Amino acid sequence: MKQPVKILFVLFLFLLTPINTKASEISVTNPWIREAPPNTQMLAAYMEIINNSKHTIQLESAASADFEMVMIHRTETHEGMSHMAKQSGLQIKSGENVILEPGGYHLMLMNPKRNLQAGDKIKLQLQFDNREAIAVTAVVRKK
Ligand SMILES: [Cu+2]
Repeated sequence: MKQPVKILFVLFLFLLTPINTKASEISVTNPWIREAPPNTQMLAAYMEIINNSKHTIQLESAASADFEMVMIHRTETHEGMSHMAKQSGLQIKSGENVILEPGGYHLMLMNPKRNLQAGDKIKLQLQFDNREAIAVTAVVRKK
């Protein structure tokens, strides 16, 4: 099948799927946020996401009521200089996992609506392309 046809076909299958009543096919372990000095405008959230489904899934976006915006980022190093690149999504193959960790993938939490301290618990919503939305509670800690 040509790629556009294939994409349409996959979309069609999603539309046919009633509502995902199965137990979650995605699990998230150890979500945490690195504590930052007061008034820091960008914090990072880390976790491990496991895809227990038979399909490749993609984390499409994330949100939190405690931040104005959440983006998917990856820290990349080129010729000794590291910078953060915005990701349009984060793919996880069937049976595999992806680890968001310092120096790699992370959720960039922009413009906190309040100061966060170690021990605070922050709710994050993760939206996947199989229409599953997962709520996780990330703990703020130093490392
Ligand atoms: Cu970032």
